[in-house]
Amino acid sequence: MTGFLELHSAAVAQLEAAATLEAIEAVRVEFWGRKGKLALASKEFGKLTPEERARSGKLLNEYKQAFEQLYEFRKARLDAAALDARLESEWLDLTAPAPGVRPGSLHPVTQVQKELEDLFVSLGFAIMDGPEVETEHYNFDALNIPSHHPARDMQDTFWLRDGRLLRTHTSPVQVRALEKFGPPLKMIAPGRVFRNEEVDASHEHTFYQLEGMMVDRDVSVAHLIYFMKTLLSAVFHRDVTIRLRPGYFPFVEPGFELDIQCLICGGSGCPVCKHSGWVELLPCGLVNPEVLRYSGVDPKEWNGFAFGLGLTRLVMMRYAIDDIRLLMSGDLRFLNQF
Ligand code: FA5
Repeated sequence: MTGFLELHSAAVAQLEAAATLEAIEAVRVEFWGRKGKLALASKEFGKLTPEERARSGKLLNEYKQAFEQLYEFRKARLDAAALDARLESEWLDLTAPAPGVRPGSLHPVTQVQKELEDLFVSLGFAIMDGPEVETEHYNFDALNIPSHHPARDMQDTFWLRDGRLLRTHTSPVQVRALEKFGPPLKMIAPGRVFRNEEVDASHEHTFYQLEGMMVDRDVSVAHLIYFMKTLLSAVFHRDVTIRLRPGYFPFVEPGFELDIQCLICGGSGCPVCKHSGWVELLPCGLVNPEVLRYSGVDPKEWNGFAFGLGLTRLVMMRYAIDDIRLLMSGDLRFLNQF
């Protein structure tokens, strides 16, 4: 039967040229669909002799099989290409940060606090916590600052209506820790404190301190100085100029003020050090026996040292931050630098 070969050749050529799954399907329908050109050809077999019909039927079958094989091959190739294209366009890196969102980082105060916690834990100190809303008893009385005492004016206080207050320092945690655990005790208490005072380059109403205390037998000023030096060299990794002078705090006796030479101006004077060249950083002293007594500890048997590090000021010195207000500002241009 004539014409089969031409039709078959046309079907093969179109199948090879078709570039999409839809296109090869259209070729299949055109030639081998129910009403396709080659499918219809068999309808003419009636006019043939039985021998011719058998030969033509066989030939047509071979063309059909050849077409189907090629069709399956092309389909597999196009299926694979379509899958590749889809994988390429829908590829998603689930670990990539969302566009436009920067990963967060720890606040510089938190970073230094964590470093100091690690240091003191390695020296055998426990980390403790106390309430930010505190009673007058723990914030003042138990620290040997009764209500008539002028030392209360040293720390301007936010009082609450119920008679409690926002703690003005972390020292109340000393008393709470001693009451709870008793001596011997080595503890630090980092935390947020509040003072109702005017804000400037080195004073905030809300800032961080890190209290430290060691109570044992025969604790001396030498122990105190050893731990203060260890603390400062861990934070600054270099020698810094300090001075120790007498300081008055009702809860220590003797008391000291440890100042650091201002690292913003190098000691020549600036708003941070109030043009004095020195920054008050680490008041400390030997625990007043009265405080031990208030906490139920016998001062004849036990004594100790305590310090109240100005953590926020320490961070300013460490990173040469020339205005304390930046630390509370929440300004991402500032925070992104850490
Ligand atoms: C106290 O708060 C004592 N409780 C410290 C203490 C503890 C002494 C244990 C002895 C034994 P003072 O008021 O000086 O002390 O504050 C301690 C430190 O907090 C200061 O040296 C300073 O570094 C920091 N500081 C004080 N006021 C502010 C403020 N408004 N803003 C930022 N830092 C401050």
